[in-house]
Amino acid sequence: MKSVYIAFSADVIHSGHLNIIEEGAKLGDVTVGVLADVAIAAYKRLPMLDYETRAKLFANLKGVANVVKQDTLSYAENLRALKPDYVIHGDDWKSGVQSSIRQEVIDILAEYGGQLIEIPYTVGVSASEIERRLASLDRTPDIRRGKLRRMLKLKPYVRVMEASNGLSGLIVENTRIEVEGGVKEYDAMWVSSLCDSTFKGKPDIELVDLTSRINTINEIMEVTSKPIILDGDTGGKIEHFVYTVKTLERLGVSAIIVEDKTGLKQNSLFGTDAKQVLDEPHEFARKIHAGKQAQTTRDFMIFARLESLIAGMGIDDAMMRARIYLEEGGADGIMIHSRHKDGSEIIEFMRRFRAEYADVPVIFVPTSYNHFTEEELCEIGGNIIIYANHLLRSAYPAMVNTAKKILECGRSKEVDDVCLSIKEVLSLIPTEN
Ligand code: SPV
Ligand code: MG
Repeated sequence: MKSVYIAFSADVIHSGHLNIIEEGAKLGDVTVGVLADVAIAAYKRLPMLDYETRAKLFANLKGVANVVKQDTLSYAENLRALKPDYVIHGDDWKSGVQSSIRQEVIDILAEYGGQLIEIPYTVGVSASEIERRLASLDRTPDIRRGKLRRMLKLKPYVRVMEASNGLSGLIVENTRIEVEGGVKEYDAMWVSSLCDSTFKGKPDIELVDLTSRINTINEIMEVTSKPIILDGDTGGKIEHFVYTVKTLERLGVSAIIVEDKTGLKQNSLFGTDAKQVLDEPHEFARKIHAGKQAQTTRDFMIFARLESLIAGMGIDDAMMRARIYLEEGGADGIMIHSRHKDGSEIIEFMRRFRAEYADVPVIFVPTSYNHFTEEELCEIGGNIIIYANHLLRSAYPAMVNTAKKILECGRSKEVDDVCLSIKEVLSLIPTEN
């Protein structure tokens, strides 16, 4: 009996998959390589069903003899171990992001005389309809809320971009580039107090109230599916914070970050140029604890944001507070903030923090120390990396330049090449049917 290997990442099995298995079974014993959750998370949306469930589904299909786990997008390890006579795949991977994976399969098969069989890939109407329905399920509060915790388990780090309205939410949702073997995109959205306030022409001093922040969140949520982390400023009074947590949780927000300041909150990037008053640490821990008690799901996360370095209080103070917020408050993780350009205080803090807390999720907002790559930040212990304000900051100069140019020229013809065409604007947001 010949052997056949077919890899699948699908959540929903449709006629296209069954066809491939049927063709495979005509040739020999079919082993299905079911992609591990981490392998899927690395190149497309998180699987709806976890590995164990998907493996069980495939194992029970007619024509499938065995199921094995495929830990990576690359087939290399399984092909070298199993040496199947045939690998079967749809012909849709000849071009695009999977073409390098395909080439590797061809090269490995050539090592021992195996054969690649590609069969025409036909996605039926029903399959695309299933995909469409799955995508809309992805936006329901329960599924959306839980995504951040799942990502923290499945990804080396979570890449987050600021989203401040429906349109920038769509940019974060849809921007992707093709890279070797897959695509690269943002994992989640940051609803920044600085950007939400600035877009409204207001200072970042907790002046934009919770009702307005929630309007922003709803606007973004209506058109996107990625998890949302809210910049919760100081979280306000404890008695109010518990209601905030319940509201956010109900909406499907994944996490709130609250900072350990008190009094009139000033943006951290002012550093000590503004008056930055830190809260009494046990009092702040009490706020976090009350929030954790108020939440009803296990998914929602509360991060304690340490402002010691911003307020010039040093690493010892930050460590002391981190312990209190985690031990007494029960925070799900911390955010350590710094406005120093060289990043040395972040590195030193992380060296000490990781020695005590190996697994607690840590968030970085590398606005100042932005020469570090994501990989380097992950290396020093970061789990969530937030680009906190870059869409706002790039949009503003573009708008001011256009406004000036039209004044200079007395007409708008000269800005044609920096503007989207009207045709492009009209097709930017398709009408749903
Ligand atoms: C924000 O984006 O509002 C933040 C991050 O809180 S920072 O502006 O760096 O304080
Ligand atoms: Mg803020």
